[in-house]
Amino acid sequence: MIIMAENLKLLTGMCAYFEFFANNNDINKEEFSMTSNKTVLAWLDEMAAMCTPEKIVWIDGSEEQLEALRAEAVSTGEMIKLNEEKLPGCYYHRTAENDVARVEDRTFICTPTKEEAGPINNWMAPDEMYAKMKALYAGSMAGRTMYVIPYSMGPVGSPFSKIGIELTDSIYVVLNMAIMTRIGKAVIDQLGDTPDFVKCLHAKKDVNPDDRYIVQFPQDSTIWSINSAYGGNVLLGKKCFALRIASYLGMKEGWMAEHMLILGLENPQGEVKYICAAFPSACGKTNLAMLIPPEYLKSQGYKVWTVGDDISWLRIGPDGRLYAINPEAGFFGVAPGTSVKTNFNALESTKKNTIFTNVAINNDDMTVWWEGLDKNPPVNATEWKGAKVNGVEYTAEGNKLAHPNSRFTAPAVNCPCISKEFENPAGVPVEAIVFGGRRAKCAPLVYQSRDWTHGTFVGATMASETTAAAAGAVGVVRRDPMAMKPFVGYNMATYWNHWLEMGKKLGDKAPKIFHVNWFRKDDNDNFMWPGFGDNMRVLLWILDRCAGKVDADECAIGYIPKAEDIDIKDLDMTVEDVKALLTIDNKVWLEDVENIKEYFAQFGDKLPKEMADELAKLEANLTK
Ligand code: OXD
Ligand code: MN
Repeated sequence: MIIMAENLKLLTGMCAYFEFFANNNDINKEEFSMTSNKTVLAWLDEMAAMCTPEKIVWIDGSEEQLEALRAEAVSTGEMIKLNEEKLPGCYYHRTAENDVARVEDRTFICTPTKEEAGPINNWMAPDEMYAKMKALYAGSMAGRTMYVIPYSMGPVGSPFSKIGIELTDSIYVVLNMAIMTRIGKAVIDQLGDTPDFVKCLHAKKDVNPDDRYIVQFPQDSTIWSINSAYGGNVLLGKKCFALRIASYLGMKEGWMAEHMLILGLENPQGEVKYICAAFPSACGKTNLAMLIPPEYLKSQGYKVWTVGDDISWLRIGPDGRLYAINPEAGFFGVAPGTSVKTNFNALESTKKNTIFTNVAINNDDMTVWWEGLDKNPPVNATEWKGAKVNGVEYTAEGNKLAHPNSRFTAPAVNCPCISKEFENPAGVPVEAIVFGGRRAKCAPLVYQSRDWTHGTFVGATMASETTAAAAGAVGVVRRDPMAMKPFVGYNMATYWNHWLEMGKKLGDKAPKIFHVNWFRKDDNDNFMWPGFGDNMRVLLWILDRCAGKVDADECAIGYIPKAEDIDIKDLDMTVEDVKALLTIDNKVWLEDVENIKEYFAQFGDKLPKEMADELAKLEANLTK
């Protein structure tokens, strides 16, 4: 069903719109808008007057409407239909070559003052940015359709959930938002007459990278994105709303929006305990969220349930504990490296109703392929930029068939291990928060912070070393506090302060905070820990600590496991190997302390005193 905007007066000048209306006398005007919410309609009119679309289409969330949009996208070449038998309901999309990833250097937090955005965010004064972007948006949708997508982050009506409305001229965005969020009539009905929604505007324009902007105005609950059609820049519910705007709202309203997976670990007695975990990119977050336990633990009845793979919204529940929901409804996962072996559950999730972006196509049967899926690149392939190639020869020459950041957008309900609490409007109680990074020598396999304040410091000083997979020098330490470096919607130092405030409110009901490192290397550059499903062994130690079932040794950086308490049954490892994984090299740590001092210095007097005190304590402990 196509529903037109009700308020015609501000759509003056949109001739085609009037033509459409004039020729459709039988259309009931009342049906044209899905809402009579005055704030929504006034904003929509203002945006339409600026972008001058030919048509405005409300997205009601019905399967009929989505199916019509898929057919339209296929007819224009925006999407390609994949093999209906092998990949039912699946489509392929290719972005412009210059538009394949999030653009941190063109992402802005436009707070009234620069200090509110802080030293690690790009900033411009709101007035200046609005003026600049209005000029770019002017007439940007001429001859095109503006889709109006009401969406809910979190189950519709949950006390955790928030509503956004995204205006976009891209069917690809509509169809992705339909997977990644809850959309349509139920959402706009839930909003009712309130002005409490995030205003999101996206125009694809001509995908000119020089005029590409992804801008958040936290004080106005507004997101403006232009000149991109790549996921993280245009699916505005995800990073822009669910992290940048939501982290700001959380600070104001007393809750938290975090770049964390949520998993439930079920023991043989059927009890499920929940863990939230934050890792920088390229540290295996989706794999951990969908972990398959080692065979012998599986046979005892241990299971892992996925609540979310990327984002957590956390609130203090009526019992004073911290509860988490996953505000998303799908997975926007990196395809390369995903295989039956590395992440069976993620792969299964992509078997139906999925959109693939920038992977390779196997032209023989219209299925998809990417590096790491298996060892058989299709002979008759179309690589991600659209050239027909012999995939075997092409990859043998060192070329990639799929873009390294190619993606699948898959409904969470497809996941074989999706938690039955996934739709629970009250969320799940969080036992432990886990931070992690990729550190060859510094961090041990696992350690526990002394308390919430120390845990906040552990998160604030999180870091990862660059790998050969990314351009630039290898082994450079990149600090990524709470994995939120690109996603915090205000001053990072104020964000740490908010963490400390939450800790005070939670008191002794606060989850315990841990740090893990799956990537420790020996002197021969070999990984010392098997990783993947075996990470479950570390999660079990973490939950035992939370339950007070296991001792630990206090050392300079926190609590370290006794080596014999890390389960290595069936692994080709000895207790001595575990001891090596748990060693702390004071010299390496003191170098890190110097790096943290430099990092903290940029926050000036905004740095919470507790963070400076924890750093001094760490240094003192290491030099004792
Ligand atoms: C993501 C990211 O795509 O963190 O989830 O970049
Ligand atoms: Mn992410």
